[in-house]
Amino acid sequence: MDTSTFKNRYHNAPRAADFTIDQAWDTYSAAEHDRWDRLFRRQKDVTKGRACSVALKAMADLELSPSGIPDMGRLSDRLEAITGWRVVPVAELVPDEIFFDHLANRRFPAGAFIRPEAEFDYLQEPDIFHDIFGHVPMLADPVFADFMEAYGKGGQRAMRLGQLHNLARLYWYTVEFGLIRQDDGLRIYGAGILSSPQETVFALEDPSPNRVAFDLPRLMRTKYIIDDFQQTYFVIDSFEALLEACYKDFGNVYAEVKDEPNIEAHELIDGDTVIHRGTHAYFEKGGRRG
Ligand code: HBI
Ligand code: FE
Repeated sequence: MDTSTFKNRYHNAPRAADFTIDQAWDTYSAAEHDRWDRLFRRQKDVTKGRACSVALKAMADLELSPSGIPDMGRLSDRLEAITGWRVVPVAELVPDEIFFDHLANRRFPAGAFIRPEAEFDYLQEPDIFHDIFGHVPMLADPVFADFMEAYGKGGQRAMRLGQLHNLARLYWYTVEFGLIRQDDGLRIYGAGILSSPQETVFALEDPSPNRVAFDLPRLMRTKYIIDDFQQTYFVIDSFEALLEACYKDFGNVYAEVKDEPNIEAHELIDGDTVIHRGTHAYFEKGGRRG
């Protein structure tokens, strides 16, 4: 993924070799802290009964709250004590090899800028709210923390094998847009959903998208959308099952899917364990622009 030219408050900040910057926490304005608080309060409310229990528990353990933009160093001290992960400030999307190296070393690169008011409801760049409200709580779960480190190491290998597109799909349909089946029903663990008020409801309750049981080779063949809600969500039974499925050498999974055709984002195929067959009404009406 090439680094973005998205202009934000850190556009001219010096980057270290690993693309990290100084968060300069004391330079955030009252308006920026207030925007965090409004985003946090709304999302905290919408994720009640919809976020997975791991994420809800972690938010309390990490003391995430509507008390202004978190200082990543202090947040990292709490997170590191739980799973050894730290959150490091970056200004934008960093090159894939840098991203994977951070993950492989239990460092999560988090955008340090906060979305502009005009993009309060939806933005494509991962800002501090998406990264800290969406991704960081999951890193407090020991099993998911292991999965994310393994993903980083898998990414480094995938780049050497030229298999990055398959691995990016795994990240997309789990870390960003994954659902999990709990005893009390389907819940969200994907950061892209957890940090989006509209998609939090859509992903669980709208009849439009497919919901299909997680299957690694099938998922690696499935194309995804980056500028609208997903047309298919994959459902895992547990984080242990996800780690187990991904802990084997991806090499043979790449070999298995190499000659198989891609699957469109809205398609269901033979062999799918279909939890919900989507109506696709949302997309037939034109999606976000509909
Ligand atoms: N950089 N800061 C940042 N955050 C991401 O989520 C990210 C990235 N660089 C690459 C990347 N994600 C994706 O290409 C990976 O899924 C491969
Ligand atoms: Fe993300």
